[in-house]
Amino acid sequence: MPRAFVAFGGNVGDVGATITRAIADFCDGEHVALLRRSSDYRTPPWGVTDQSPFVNACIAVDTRLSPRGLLDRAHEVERAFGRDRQRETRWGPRSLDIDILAYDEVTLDEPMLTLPHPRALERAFVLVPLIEIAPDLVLSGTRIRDALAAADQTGIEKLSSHH
Ligand code: A4P
Ligand code: MG
Repeated sequence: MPRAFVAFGGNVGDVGATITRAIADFCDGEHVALLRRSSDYRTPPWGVTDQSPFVNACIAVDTRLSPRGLLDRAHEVERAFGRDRQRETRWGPRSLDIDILAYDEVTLDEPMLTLPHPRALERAFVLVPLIEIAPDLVLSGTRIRDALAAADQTGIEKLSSHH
């Protein structure tokens, strides 16, 4: 079965609880099976820095869905947890954001779905939880541990362990 890595984040409401419930919804055990879940991390806001800190986490899954099917499922779960894309600004506050980081060795370059996620390697808030569950992962030809060594990890704090 194809293997995918998926990132969860948010900074509105009780994000830790939202992420836990969203992961349970996303991974129904039939179309999407949870393999590993990182700890939650509190992370300084990236992009638009004048907003509350985020909570971020990553999971590894096996899935029977296509890449596009997995993205549709991510959007459904975002909606179920109160995300309203019409009322948001880019990189601004949101209750739940789900990004598909990678899907097997698939590369796609469409506005709707770019794989691997084009900004994952620059973002410590993605790399820190991802390293915890996939230390040897290579994205777009770069080992994520090398990417993390070059990224700014200032202020990232582990919140809880889910092992
Ligand atoms: N899209 C294309 N490729 C993908 C993919 N691989 N995974 C499309 C998910 N979506 C993908 O997404 C915009 C469009 O990207 C979607 O319609 C989808 O079809 P979005 O999530 O609405 O866009 P955005 O969130 O405003 O921008 P972007 O660049 O995706 O950034 P983020 O990372 O999602 O920004 N700081 C911290 N510390 N932690 C965070 O989690 N998140 C953001 C949100 C900003 N700052 C943050 C964090
Ligand atoms: Mg996003």
